[in-house]
Amino acid sequence: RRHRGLVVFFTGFSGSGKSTIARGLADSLREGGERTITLLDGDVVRRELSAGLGFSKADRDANVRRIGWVAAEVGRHRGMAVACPIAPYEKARAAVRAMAVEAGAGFVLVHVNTPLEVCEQRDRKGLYARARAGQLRGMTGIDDPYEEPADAELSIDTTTITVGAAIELVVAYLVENGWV
Ligand code: GGZ
Repeated sequence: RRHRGLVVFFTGFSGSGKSTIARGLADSLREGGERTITLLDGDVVRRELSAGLGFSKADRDANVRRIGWVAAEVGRHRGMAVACPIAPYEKARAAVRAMAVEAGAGFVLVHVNTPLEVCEQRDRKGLYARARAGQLRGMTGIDDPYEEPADAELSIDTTTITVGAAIELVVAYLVENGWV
């Protein structure tokens, strides 16, 4: 049985599959009987928690730290939080990890390391095409940085595996480490 809270934090490019995996993970854990899972979905966070923030480094860092703060509070009260921002900067991710640890919660960083070429081919929102055409400035991976994490508990490339298999990898990690 789990006694501590937990923050599962996905990071990766737009189109890497992190939101889909995060949503599926939350559903799967709920079905498995976990009672309180707080999903900090990217679109909702940007609308409700980070309204007014853009995509400068300062705004991304503020967004990621806000998500981290909420997630750590959930963890403090022994809940489980699942978040999935791009979180391109190492320092902000480290700050989130530190907040979770300070709150007495576990922290699992999942790097969804689907290569940029694959994310760009998917381009579900047309953002990469707009960035290549010079109509969108500061797109992560095109003309804005993504600092690869060196401290991820788990790395998942969705190029060759299904969303279902990716979710299973995360669940397996959580089971192996006694979180669920
Ligand atoms: C990256 C951008 C940008 C720029 C808009 N760079 O695929 P999406 O559309 O739904 O996910 C992306 C989302 C990224 O927001 P995050 O809050 O996850 O970013 S961060 O952690 O860096 O704060 C993308 C869309 O917003 N989007 N402009 N310039 N992604």
